[in-house]
Amino acid sequence: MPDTMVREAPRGASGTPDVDAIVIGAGLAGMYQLHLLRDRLGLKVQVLEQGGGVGGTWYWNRYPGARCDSESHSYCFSFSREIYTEWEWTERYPGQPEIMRYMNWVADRLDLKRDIRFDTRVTACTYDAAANLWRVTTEAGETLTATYLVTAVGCLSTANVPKIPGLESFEGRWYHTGQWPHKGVDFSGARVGQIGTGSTGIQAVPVIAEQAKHLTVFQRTANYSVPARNAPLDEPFKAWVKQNYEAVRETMLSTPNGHPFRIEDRSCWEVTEEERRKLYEAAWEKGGLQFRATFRDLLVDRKANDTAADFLKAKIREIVQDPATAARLADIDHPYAAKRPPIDTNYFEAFNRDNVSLVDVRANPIERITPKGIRLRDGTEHELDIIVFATGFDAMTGPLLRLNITGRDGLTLAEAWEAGPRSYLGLQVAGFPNMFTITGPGSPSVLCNMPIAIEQHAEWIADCIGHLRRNGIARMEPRPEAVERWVEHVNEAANATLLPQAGHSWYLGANVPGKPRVFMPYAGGMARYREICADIAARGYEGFVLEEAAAAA
Ligand code: NA7
Repeated sequence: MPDTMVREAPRGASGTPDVDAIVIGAGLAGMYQLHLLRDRLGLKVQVLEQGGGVGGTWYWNRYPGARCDSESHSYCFSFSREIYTEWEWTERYPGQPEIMRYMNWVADRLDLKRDIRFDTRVTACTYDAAANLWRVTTEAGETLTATYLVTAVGCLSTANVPKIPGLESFEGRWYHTGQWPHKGVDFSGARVGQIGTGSTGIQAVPVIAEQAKHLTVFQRTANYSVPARNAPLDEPFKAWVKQNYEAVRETMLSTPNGHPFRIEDRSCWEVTEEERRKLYEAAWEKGGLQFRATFRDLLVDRKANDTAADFLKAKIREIVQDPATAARLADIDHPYAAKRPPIDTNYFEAFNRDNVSLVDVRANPIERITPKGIRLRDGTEHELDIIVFATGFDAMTGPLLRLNITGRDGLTLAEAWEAGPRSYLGLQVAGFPNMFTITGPGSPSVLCNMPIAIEQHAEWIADCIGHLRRNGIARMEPRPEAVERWVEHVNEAANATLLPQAGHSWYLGANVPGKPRVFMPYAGGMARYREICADIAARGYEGFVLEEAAAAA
């Protein structure tokens, strides 16, 4: 039932917006935000989505092997018991096509699509202080106005295609994994080169290798990976999930990473070396991101981390038969899980195939792309028919900055974030009234199982907008000193872990040349963050300036 008490928006001045809220993006975040604002608060909401359908990151990431690293029973909405238990996943980790089926099913189940405009790219968002509303312009030249602007653009939606000289001269075909053609790519008989060995590259290699004539993997930074042990879900597990909805949700809500498992409450030093090896072995057999939960100190104590790192490097040398290839793959320069840890299905095994080779482009960097392929600094040229860029994203800030957002007094988001993102709780930016950023920089976001982070933000925002409307508050934005304190806290939280020690991670923006190096996600844990946000709301939105309608007029 809509809460009719909140239907009337207090207006700052003469402006009568087209809708109450514009939500940009129709991934999990935009879908849930639409549901809450429209169906709970009774607001008029317009979602604008660049893609031709719902799905967000999954709409674009259709590369071979695309699969979620969160387990299926946790990679979904859990706010509603009905929705949670009506859907049945088929595999331990959901593949991209199944996630798309799920998201379309939810969109239909909640009747969301009628308020989503697809194929609509937002080109600018400008705050009009006199009218106290946001003007959002689309690529088609339309302008739509709203009191509230909610960005639901995801953290990993701006593809990073490195500027390697000569790409335009390449006579073959090239693709970025995050902008994969909907009709797929036929690799049969092709000589394929793949640049990048992050989570995406590690998923793609074994699948491409099965089809291609030859696959050359260009590795800049060697990476850890733990087997996913993906498999079809059996009936007893499916039944268990449905029966244990509350318990599963409770675990996800009370753990630092929002996953349906707990971090073991034991130090790596509490057990003997032999016990430790057995525990790692068991975690390796179980597979998945849970490996990093084997001991509580793996992400805070470098020596403890080394024990996991050494175990995983030994596994690489065990699996990969060619010692030189094994050595290059195991030559990993950062602590385990300091970069987002990939999980895989036969990644290292793929290097035992005759048609797969590894090229170390840290020692011998890519110099240019030629009409025929990729040339390295030492002059070696690899002839290729297809180049796959598994080179990641301009993460977290990229999707927001490309919206060309201008706030109060002509301040652009690009200017406000020139030295890196500065936000209060990752939810609001000073100088950008009534704008909310779902899973924005400064919130747990990518360090958390995303649906859990998304639900918490969408709910907090809906509660907040309800509060503003009930209390005649026309304008809300954070106080600069609150932003200052939060940014400091985000830094402290990161520095209390080993995460900043992976100097080239996308968490730090280091994968995009010229991007300021700031540790972007909040590493203090999702459960703690949830409490902080709830507490701030309970104290009348402490740290925010709330302007009543008369004052804003
Ligand atoms: P990532 O994790 O950013 O990985 C990108 C990979 O591409 C990584 O190995 C990079 O090496 C490599 N890369 C990027 N630019 C270049 C150039 N110019 N030359 C050579 N190699 C390059 O992106 P993913 O898509 O794999 O994963 C992103 C997230 O999606 C993932 O963490 C999950 O959360 C889901 P580098 O390490 O920078 O040396």
